[in-house]
Amino acid sequence: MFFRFFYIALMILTTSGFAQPKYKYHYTGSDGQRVYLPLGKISFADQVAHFRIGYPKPISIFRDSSQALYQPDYKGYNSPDFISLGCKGSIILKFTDNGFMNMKGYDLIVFEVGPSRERSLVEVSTDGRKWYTAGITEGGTSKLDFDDRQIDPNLIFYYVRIRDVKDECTGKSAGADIDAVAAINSVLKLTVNADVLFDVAEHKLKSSAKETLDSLAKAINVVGEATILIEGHTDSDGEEEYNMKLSENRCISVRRKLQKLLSNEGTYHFEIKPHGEFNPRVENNSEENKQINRRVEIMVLPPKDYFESIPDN
Ligand SMILES: [Ca+2]
Ligand SMILES: [Ca+2]
Repeated sequence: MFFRFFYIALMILTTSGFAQPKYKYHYTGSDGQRVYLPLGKISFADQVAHFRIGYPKPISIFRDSSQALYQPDYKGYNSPDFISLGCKGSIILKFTDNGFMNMKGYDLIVFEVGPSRERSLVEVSTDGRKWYTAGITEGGTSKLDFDDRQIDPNLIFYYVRIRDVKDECTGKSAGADIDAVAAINSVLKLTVNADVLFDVAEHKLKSSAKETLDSLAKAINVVGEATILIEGHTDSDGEEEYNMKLSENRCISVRRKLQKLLSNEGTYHFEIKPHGEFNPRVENNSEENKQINRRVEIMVLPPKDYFESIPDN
C-alpha cells in the first residue's frame, strides 16, 4: 500500500470539492508552542502499556504514568500533571483509537514539560515488539519527522516508547517529564469484510449492511475534517479485469453511502482506490482465505490541504 504516493497514484479517482480547513485542532505546549493536530483529539496516546521507573526516582507525586495520556494539561511544576520517567526510565504508550504513519512533514510530537529540558529517545512500533528509532527529543515540545530516520511510509504504528537519556538526574522530577504524546500524522484504518456489505458479484449494498455502515460513519465522525480513502479488494475468482471493475463499483457504492451519512457532519474529501485481486492479504488457496481477501479498507487521513500547506523540502 503506497500511502506516501497515494495522491499521485494513477488509480485514484477523486471526487467532490474540499472546503478550506478550519484548523481547529490546536494544542499548546508548556513552552507556548502551538501545534496543529489534523485529526484532533484522537491523536493522543490512549493507554500505558508499560512503565519502568528510572533511578534516581522522581518524588512520588510525579510517578503516575497515566499522566502521559490524552491532551496536554500541564499547569505548573508543582502540579502533578505529567510523569517523570526517572533517570533512564522508560514508558510505552499505546494508541487504541488511532494509528500513525510517516507522511509528509512532522509525524509525532512529545510534550515534555518542567523547568529543565530533558532529552529522550523515542521509538515506535506497529505491534509493541519490533521497534524503530524515531528520533531524540530535545526536551520541551518536540516534533519528530520519521523521514529523518528513513521510517517505512507503509507501516501503521500503534506504540511509542520513550526512554530518558540521562541528561538531568537530580531534582524532584528526575528524568524527562512527559505531559502528552500525540501523532501529528494520525490515521484511522477500518477494515470491513466485503461479504458483510455485498452479495456475491454485486456492487449494490445489501440492506443488512446498514448497521456496519452506520458504525463506520460514527467512527469517522470523531474527526471533523479528513481525507477518506476507500480501497476495494476482491479474491482471485473470476477475471482480473472483472474484479478490478467490481472493486471499483463497490468503492463507489461505499463512498456514496458514507457521503450521504456524513453529509451534515464534518468536512470530508473522498477518494477511492480499487485494487481488484492484486493486493491479497493472504494466498487465495482456500474458501476461508478468499473471504479474508474480499474486503473494503477505509483509511481516514489528515486532510489533503494540510499536506499542501507544508512546504516541500
Ligand atoms: Ca488516541
Ligand atoms: Ca514525516
